[in-house]
Formats: sequence, C-alpha cells, structure tokens
Amino acid sequence: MKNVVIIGGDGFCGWPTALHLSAQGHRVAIVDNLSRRKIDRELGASSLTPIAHISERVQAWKEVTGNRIDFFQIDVARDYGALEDLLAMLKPDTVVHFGEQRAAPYSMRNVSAKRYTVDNNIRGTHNLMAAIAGLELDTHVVHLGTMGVYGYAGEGFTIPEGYLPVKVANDEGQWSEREILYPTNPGSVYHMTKSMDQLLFQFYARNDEIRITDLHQGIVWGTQTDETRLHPALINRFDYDGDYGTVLNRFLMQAAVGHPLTVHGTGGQTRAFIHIRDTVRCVALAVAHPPQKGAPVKIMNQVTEQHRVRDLAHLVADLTGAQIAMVDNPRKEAAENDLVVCNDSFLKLGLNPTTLREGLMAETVEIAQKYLHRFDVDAVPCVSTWTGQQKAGIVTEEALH
Ligand code: NAD
Ligand code: USQ
Repeated sequence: MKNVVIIGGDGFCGWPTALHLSAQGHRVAIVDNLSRRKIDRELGASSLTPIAHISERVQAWKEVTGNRIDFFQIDVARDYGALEDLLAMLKPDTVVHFGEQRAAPYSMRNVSAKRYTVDNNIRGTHNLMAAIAGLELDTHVVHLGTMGVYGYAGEGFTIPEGYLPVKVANDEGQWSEREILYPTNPGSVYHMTKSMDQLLFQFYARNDEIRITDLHQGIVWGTQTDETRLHPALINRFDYDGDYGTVLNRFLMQAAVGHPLTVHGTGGQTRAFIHIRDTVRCVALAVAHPPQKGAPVKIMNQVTEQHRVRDLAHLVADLTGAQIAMVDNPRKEAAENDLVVCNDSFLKLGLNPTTLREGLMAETVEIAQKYLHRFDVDAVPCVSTWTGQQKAGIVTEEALH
C-alpha cells in the first residue's frame, strides 16, 4: 500500500485513476484547483455526463467502498506554499501529476490561452520538482506526458520509448554511442509545454535524484471504468466540444445525436489511442514500478493501438449509420502521416491492452444517448484555429482564478 497524491485528480483521467488506486488499497489524496470546471463555464461547454461536486464524488466513494479519498483545493502553479506544506505533511511515496491544461485547441485559441497554458503547465511541474527536491523527499513522480512530444512527421520507423540511440564523433573522428531524449516536434503550445516538462524532469532526475516516470500517453477514449460505474456520483467526464473533446469520443457522441462526423482535412492523420480503462491500469503499473534512485527518467509509451482518423470515422459510421463530413482542418498539422509506436514497457509489465472493439464503442454511444438532453450542438464546431483570426478574449488567466 502506498501513500499517493494525485494532482489533477478531479479531471477526466485523474478521477478514475484516483478511484482505481484507492480500490487497489493505496491511500489516495487528490490535489486539484478545479480549473477544468471553471474552463467549462468560460467556454459555455460542459461534460456530457453530469459531474458531481468533488465533495459528493469522494463521499459517494466512501459510501460505496468504505475507502476515504482526501481532497485539497490547491493551485500547484500559483500556490507554491500550499503545495510544499501538503507534501511536507503527507510525505507521499508517489505523486501522480495530471494537473495541466491539456487541450491543444484551447492552447491555440488566443494569446491569453497560450500564456495561461505555458504559465500553468511549466510552473506547476517545476513547483512540484522544486518542492520535492527542497524537502528532500524520496517521492516517485509519475507524470502524464503525451505522444505529441514526438511529433507526427511520419518518419517510417517505430517511435522508441523516450530515448534515441545516437552515434557521435569526437574531434579525432572516434565514434561513441549515447542515448538522447527523442528530439521533440510539438504541434501546439500545449504539446510544447509537455516537451518542456521533459527537460525539467531530465534535470531534476540527474541533479536531485528524483525518481521520475514520464508516461507518453496517446489519445484517450471512452468514459467509464469499473470504479466510475459503481455510483451515479462517480461518473467520469465526457467532453465532446471543439476544444476538449478528443476525436474518437467526439465521433461517438456525434453518431449518437445524428451529427455528421467531423473529419479534419483528408483524415489522413494517424494517432495513437488508449481506452480510459487502460489509462488507469497503466498508471497503477507505473506506481508499482518506480525507477531506481539516481536513474534517468523512465519514459514509457502509454498507448495500445494506432489508427488513421478517417478509418475511425468509417468504423463509427459502419457501426452507427452516421454520415461523414470532411471539414476544413482548423489545425496546422501534416495532412497524412504514418505512426508506429513501441509500447513494450507496459506489455512487459503485464498490460493486456483493451483494443477498439464494437462493444466498447457501442457502450460509449449508449452513454452519449443516455445524456442526450445535455448535448449542445453549438459546442461541436472546432473554433480554435492554429493561424489566422483567433477566437477573441474568451479566456483570461484572471477569469480562471
Ligand atoms: P483534464 O483537464 O480533464 O484534467 C486535468 C485536471 O488538472 C483538472 O481537473 C484541472 O482542474 C487540474 N489542474 C489543471 N491545472 C492545475 C493546477 N495548476 N493546479 C491544480 N490542478 C490543476 O485533463 P485529462 O484529460 O484528465 O488529462 C490529464 C493529463 O493527462 C494531462 O496532463 C494531459 O496532458 C494528459 N493526457 C491526456 C490525454 C487525453 O486524451 N485526455 C492524452 C494524453 C495525455
Ligand atoms: N480531429 C478530427 N476531427 C475532430 C477532432 C479532431 O479530425 O472533430 C483530428 C485532429 O485534427 C487531430 C486528431 O484528430 O489530427 C487528434 O485530435 P484530438 O483532439 O483527439 O487529440 P489532440 O489534440 O492531439 O489531444 C489529445 C488530448 C491531449 C493529449 C493528446 C495525445 O487532448 O491532452 O496529449 O490527445 S496525442 O495526440 O497522442 O499527443
């Protein structure tokens, strides 16, 4: 049993992970500033599923399982003192760090959103590193990174797990081998912050011997896990709006309401995917297998399969009879790319991947249908663009605090 702090534990990935780790017998505390709920209000777009207040969520978990989850409302980017005090008090074995602004379109929305994303994500990660180092804690940090740090240039080879072996010649022409961080090629301000996080981790792992695992996760789909199903107040988020909705969940939602599936451009973008059930299992495996003290950052690719966007649209259309609409791509990204990703580390740790199955897609469509009355068609269009005229003044850092 470990003492685990989950930063961002009120979010889409963090909440089901908190429940899963608690169900496994770990002592879990959630730290969250509830900014994601505030962004919902700013955007006028909310989760399709009704999300209970965080105090109702933890109360329901106590009622159903008898397990206690503590909640601390702390902004890890802006309230360093509260973060440091909490870590000093709890001395956690593990901190799982989900607490960042995670939508690429939102991060490209306007200047204010770009600045907020960088300030929030980089400060938060660095505050966590500095606090653990300053308090001299032997805490293992498990961070949720992203496949997007590698970029999607379609190199035609398997993307390794974080590091690239290179040969370098010295001035005398003698060659030696070393491993470098895979050169990053982020496609949005959000993805750029994840690339910058990697350098913070590399430094603190070497300088302060902090044990760090960085999980380069693919696009998460689905909504429910074994634990979130146990009580209506435990239900997980389901984002379908143009900023926060991820592509497969958007397609499944669109199919449920009879909206055409919005394929960007040719739909030739190939991406890595993982079901939310496997997200929680992977994080549990990472928590159970910390790297040695003094070891380099352990980087694992948290993905189970790769798909091309238009193939996903056809799969969903075949399953549901939905129409497909090819729309102008609001993003600046390669129109077509190939992607093959190594995920050996999790397979070796015993992950049995949940792959895209009709049953699981149908389950997500069913949930979408159940909450149809909460659907807002105005939330569907992707209005955040990578270049050109940007959405004015919706988001300000001040508005979020
Ligand atoms: P989310 O927005 O639903 O959850 C993030 C949570 O962190 C929210 O509850 C938010 O309130 C909190 N938070 C943000 N900034 C904070 C701060 N400064 N202090 C305290 N709490 C803060 O996002 P998610 O989908 O659960 O993603 C979690 C993590 O996983 C992110 O770091 C994201 O980059 C990564 N990830 C997500 C996906 C995906 O498809 N959802 C894929 C790959 C990686
Ligand atoms: N897309 C469509 N139609 C849509 C929405 C998206 O064709 O209606 C396309 C996008 O143009 C893009 C692809 O689908 O090519 C994926 O978009 P997405 O919104 O599902 O995923 P992305 O923006 O990359 O971000 C999500 C999460 C982010 C995480 C990332 C993992 O929001 O937190 O880091 O997935 S990864 O993509 O592997 O980097």
